[in-house]
Amino acid sequence: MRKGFVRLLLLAACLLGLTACAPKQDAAETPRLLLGFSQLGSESSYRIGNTRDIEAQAEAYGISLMMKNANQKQENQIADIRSLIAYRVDVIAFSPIVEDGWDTVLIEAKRAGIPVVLVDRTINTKDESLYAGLIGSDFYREGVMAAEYLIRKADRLGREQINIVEIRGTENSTPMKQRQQGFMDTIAGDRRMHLLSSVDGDFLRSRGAECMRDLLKTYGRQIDAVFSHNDEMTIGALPEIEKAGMVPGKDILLISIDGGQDAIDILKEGKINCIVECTPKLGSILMETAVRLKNGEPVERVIHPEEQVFTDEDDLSHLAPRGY
Ligand code: GYE
Repeated sequence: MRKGFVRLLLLAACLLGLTACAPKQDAAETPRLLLGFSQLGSESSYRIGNTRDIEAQAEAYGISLMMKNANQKQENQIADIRSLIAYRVDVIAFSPIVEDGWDTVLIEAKRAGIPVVLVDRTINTKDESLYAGLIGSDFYREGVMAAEYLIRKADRLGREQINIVEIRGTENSTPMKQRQQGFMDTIAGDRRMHLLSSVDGDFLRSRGAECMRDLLKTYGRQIDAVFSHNDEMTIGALPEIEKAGMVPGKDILLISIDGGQDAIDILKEGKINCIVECTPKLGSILMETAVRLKNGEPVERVIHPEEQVFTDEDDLSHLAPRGY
């Protein structure tokens, strides 16, 4: 009886010891994947939400993250990627601020045998082998959806002409080029749509305000609608419209992109008419992709997240907090 009890105790101790030891052994045998991420800056709630999401998902996946921030300068971003190569991270991911000028540094990454993933924006290159894949929104479709809303709104208001001003994102960046293209291609089929002017707002709130002030000075009450390439510039433009004695959302229709909480709240107040969602939550897809690349497995060339449109036609009272 006593012998049996002692044996049982020994067995239990053994099992406990095994389970306590097992994870430690695994952790020692499998080094954590080291992901280097070069973020382009902190210009918007999208960008800050994107950085946070990547940090949170790296943690959730048990991936070590080396995060760099280029503060809106391509030269900083190239230097950041070089330092990730020198550090010999397992995978490099980056959000290219503009499309051109990456070949040299990406050839260096390739020579070092480090796979590269593009996040959010794409690049212009003749050598498609310089990156494994792209995880980011379908910006062309976002532009199309913005224009489709405006066409629907013109129908509902019974307007014969809509004079539009466009405030564009960063010059030579993918979202700027594709949102503009999608929007222009779509309004081209509707004779009521008339573009008064298109200006560069660099995705910044301060520039959105400046652009709107200038546009109002030149065109005043002729402006019927603003197509702004992101929430930040829209939020900058809004008080300028009010200062000019007009009611945003009524006298001037506002169409924005991103769908951060602040902009959604303004949409609910009726001062923004339409926001096309552009989700910054790309972190979990990025982590899955990094793991696959580390294991030498193939990855999808392009992954677009699901996105929706929020408008003054919708009941948004039950919309979950946006998280960015
Ligand atoms: O819409 C804007 C940001 O690249 C999709 O960049 C991104 C854009 C986003 O700063 O707010």
